[in-house]
Amino acid sequence: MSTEVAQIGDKMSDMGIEDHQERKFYPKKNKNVVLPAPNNMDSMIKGLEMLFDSDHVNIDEVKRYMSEYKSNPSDWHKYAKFDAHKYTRNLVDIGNGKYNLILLCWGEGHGSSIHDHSDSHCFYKMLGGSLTETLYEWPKGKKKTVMKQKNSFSLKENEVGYINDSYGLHRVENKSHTERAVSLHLYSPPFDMCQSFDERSGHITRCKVTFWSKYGERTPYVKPCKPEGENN
Ligand code: 2CO
Ligand code: FE2
Repeated sequence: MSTEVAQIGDKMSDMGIEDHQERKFYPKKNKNVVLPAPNNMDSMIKGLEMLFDSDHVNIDEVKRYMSEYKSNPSDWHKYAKFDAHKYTRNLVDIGNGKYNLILLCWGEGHGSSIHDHSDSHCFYKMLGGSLTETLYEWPKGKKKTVMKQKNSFSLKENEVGYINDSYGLHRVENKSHTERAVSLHLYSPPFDMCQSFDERSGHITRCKVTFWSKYGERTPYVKPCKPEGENN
């Protein structure tokens, strides 16, 4: 592997990065490139495009890079659109077709159903407030049984979580009754269908995932799937 400093240097001005800042090395097309910590969300969006340039997804590097961005609401408020009754999914970027970057807005008490991630990577970074993630095992066999819960933990501002289908299923909730929460999710490859699970029986419902807005503009209403009104 060689180190390709010049190439990233070309992009440094785009990214608003000063030369003296600490730099890190990330793989790109079998070479190492220098990717500085993002100092705003646009920088992070450009950096993510570079991280996903190669076909290999380095989970730890993506998590670390996303955690280096320090959330600033003025960077993302134009995407932050809340609904009174359910969390919303707001498309921010499509990463050259390799992933979807989506801002999720969670009102007080809002939560998802238990769901999978269609064999994609799911990275999510807390931009504001706090979310609780509860992991579940995949249902075994066809018999109706209560789904088995694994661990549960909370993430707070600037922390980054990760899941894929090999980790299991999850439910994500804003348990606060006084604070909203905002999180930025990256799904690679992007997907438009997923599975939602009934906790009491393990029953599976195929769901189409929809966007509440795209690039800051409200999208037409799409009827959510039944019975749980999964919003993924
Ligand atoms: N996967 C859910 C969605 O995209 C959010 S829960 O965190 O992954 O709607
Ligand atoms: Fe999820």
